[in-house]
Amino acid sequence: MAFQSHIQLSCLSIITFYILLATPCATALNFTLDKIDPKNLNVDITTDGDAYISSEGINLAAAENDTNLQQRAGKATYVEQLHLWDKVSGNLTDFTTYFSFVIDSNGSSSFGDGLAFFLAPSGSSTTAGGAIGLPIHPQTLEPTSPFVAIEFDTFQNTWDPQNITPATHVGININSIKSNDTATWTNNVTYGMENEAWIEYVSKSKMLSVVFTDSMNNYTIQHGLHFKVDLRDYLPEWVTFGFSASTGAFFEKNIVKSWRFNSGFSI
Ligand SMILES: [Ca+2]
Repeated sequence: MAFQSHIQLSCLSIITFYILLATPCATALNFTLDKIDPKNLNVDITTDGDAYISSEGINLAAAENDTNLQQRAGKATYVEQLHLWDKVSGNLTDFTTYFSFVIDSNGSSSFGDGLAFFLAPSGSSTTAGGAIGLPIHPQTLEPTSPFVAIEFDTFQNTWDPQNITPATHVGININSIKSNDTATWTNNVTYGMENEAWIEYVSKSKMLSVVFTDSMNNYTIQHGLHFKVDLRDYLPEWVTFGFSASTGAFFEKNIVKSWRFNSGFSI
């Protein structure tokens, strides 16, 4: 009887082993980077273009002591790619992310262009000016690779909302420099207000949402924006993810100070 149980147990182990082998690798990513500094470089975060990490955090484009402050762009992504969805099962991940950031023009009332949180295939390009460091062709303004982004846009281009005050706004962008939806954003760029953002993607509802800090009469308040999108329709199974930013004709520094991220597949 004991021998039979042993055989049954062994068979069960073998079956379990093959089920595990056959189950697509559904990888979750979870990390907390509460104060980003140079020790995070290439351990947690990879930089590209003009981005670098200082004791202030991730400086995504130009810094105030650079000799050239215009037409700069960079990006910083997590060292591992995100398993966004699985082709075999069709399963789509959920994710939440939080980051604190500063956009600061050092007292100038002219500034640009903004900062974005994005997901894109590995090797996506980084374009300066109104592209906010996203993979946009500088002449045609067409995407050079697929991407989904939440932009914190500080400069009003022709494709941006035209009749809002202030011109600074938050947008959800899907494969386009023109946002699918936007909300006004009262961010004190001139004096470098520190802001926070919470982004969530719910696979069941396909809802991508962002809540961000805003200022009103010197009080910090929160506003939000959401857009329904099936990310499987736009992005590959594995994507790089992180931040991009740029300057154009005007300077601002774009710094991400802290970053948390959690993802996982719902069963
Ligand atoms: Ca813009």
